[in-house]
Amino acid sequence: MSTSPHRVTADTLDNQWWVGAVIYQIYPRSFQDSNADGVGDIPGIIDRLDYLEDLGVDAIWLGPVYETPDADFGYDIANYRAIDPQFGTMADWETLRDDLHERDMRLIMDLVLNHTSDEHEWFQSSRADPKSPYGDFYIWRPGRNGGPPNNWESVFGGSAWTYDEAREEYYLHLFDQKQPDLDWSNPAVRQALYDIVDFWLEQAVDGFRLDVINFISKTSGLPDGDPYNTSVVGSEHFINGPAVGEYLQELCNEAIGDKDILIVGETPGLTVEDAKSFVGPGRLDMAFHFEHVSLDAGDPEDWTYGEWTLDELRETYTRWQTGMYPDGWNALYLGNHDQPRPVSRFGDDERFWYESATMLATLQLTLRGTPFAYQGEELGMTNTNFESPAEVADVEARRYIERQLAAGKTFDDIRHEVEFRSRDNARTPMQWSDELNAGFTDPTVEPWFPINPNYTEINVEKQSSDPSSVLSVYRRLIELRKAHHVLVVGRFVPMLEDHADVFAYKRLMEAATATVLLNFSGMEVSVPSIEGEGESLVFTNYTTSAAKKDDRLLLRPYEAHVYIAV
Ligand code: TEU
Repeated sequence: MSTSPHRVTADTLDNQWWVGAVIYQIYPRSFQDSNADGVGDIPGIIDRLDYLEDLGVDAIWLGPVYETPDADFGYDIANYRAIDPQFGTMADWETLRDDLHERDMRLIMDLVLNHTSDEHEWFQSSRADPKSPYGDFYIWRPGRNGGPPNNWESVFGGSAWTYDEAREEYYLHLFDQKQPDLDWSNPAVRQALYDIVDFWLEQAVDGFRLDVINFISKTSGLPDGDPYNTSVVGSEHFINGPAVGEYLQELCNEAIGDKDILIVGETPGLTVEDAKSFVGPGRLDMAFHFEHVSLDAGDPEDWTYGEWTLDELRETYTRWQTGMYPDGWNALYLGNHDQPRPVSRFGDDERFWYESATMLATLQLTLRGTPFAYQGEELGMTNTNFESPAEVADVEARRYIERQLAAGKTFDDIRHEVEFRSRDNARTPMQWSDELNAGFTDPTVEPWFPINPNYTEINVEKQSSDPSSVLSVYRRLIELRKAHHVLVVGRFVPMLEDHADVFAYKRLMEAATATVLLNFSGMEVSVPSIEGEGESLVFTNYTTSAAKKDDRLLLRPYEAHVYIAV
């Protein structure tokens, strides 16, 4: 195995461009529409590059813009080498890349290699003729006792198998039935995928975000899963499967070599132990684990959810921050296009919207790892409301509603769950201004998804001119991170671990030290002074100083402090 020189180890940390970077995630259909069809597009993104440069981000992760029938909004790819017309043309994409590069910004493409669309020509040919060159590209099996080949469930609910009339067999789909899984155990499949990686490397992309990349290896023989698995039934046979590490190494050797690009894996169900084998030399540079966003998750079929506690959140962050040190690196995120809006989930979007949005930004930008900011997070955008099932666009939420209605429930019975979990929350269009349609699309057209009604209050225009807005604070925190390398690479040490409301930690790098205090509650709480010698307060999300009482600091609701000594 050749080890790529750009992989992270304690010694090579400072040589990686992505170590000090902040990456901005764009969900293309909801960012900026340029041609008044109600759907965001690539020229729209180009129009907003000044905004991103001002924000201080170094790269964008562009959600899938390949040809797609949109069963899962681009995560079902019908042609990996073409741009879907709704987003523009290949020439538009090249302009985006060049404009980014001129600004010294990078472009990370989202690549879905676990599955394709059922409308991809490989699947069309595989379904029509098992003897075609693509006959074995997917996972086909005869049924069992008149039903599916095994008991595996799809991540989106229901069986992971669909019967195909043409081929007279079942095919596996760990997501929607329009997203058949590729058979990675077939070397021809792997080669075809590496060719795609190569195609995009030839186009000078700077990296890939690899969708559900730890789902690519399935236990051979496809045995039944434990029916009492509290996660998705069968997932012990397809998450972090036996050959994932081997496939990742092969992908890196065959397709990436020593090119200086970033590979970040999306890896649901990843533990720190797994990360140690998938992240590192010749594999992923970093991975998105799901542990902090699973703390409040309940049953995947019922979409029940519970309460997360600060103890659990602190424990999870501490485990990852210390577990990936020193030879490893974290991908940091609080939200993305699949998750509820962070301020509505980990903060208080009603009573302390501003305080909690800025406190969460402080967390996100003072940890060891590469922070990913999902569009709108820098404004404190919130979850939205749904009046009826007709307003729900996301495939996962629609499938959930179908199952619940079929079981006799009404929309009112499940509205709470839908409003919390639906991925649509993260996909409401970007709020640029208080004009009709929020500056996302022409005021005369209907956007593909309704704008969150709070756009008149929460929008870029309003926040840009206000030096204390969430947006200005976000920008300031990015600057702070860039000015103090200790915030990027320093060792993380948890502090005040028994505190009920405050998440506190230190960051240590040789002589440089930092202390971070984050009040996660809507109450005033007190903490002992723990800032180190020579450290001074360099950031707070309140405009007046915190009071002291008997040597203890009184932190107001969601108050955040950063102290640094250099
Ligand atoms: O997400 C993987 C994934 O596991 C999510 O489906 C997540 O668990 C769920 O949405 C939580 O509600 C990736 C993409 O990010 C997602 O948008 C795609 O739908 C999915 O893969 C399939 O490609």
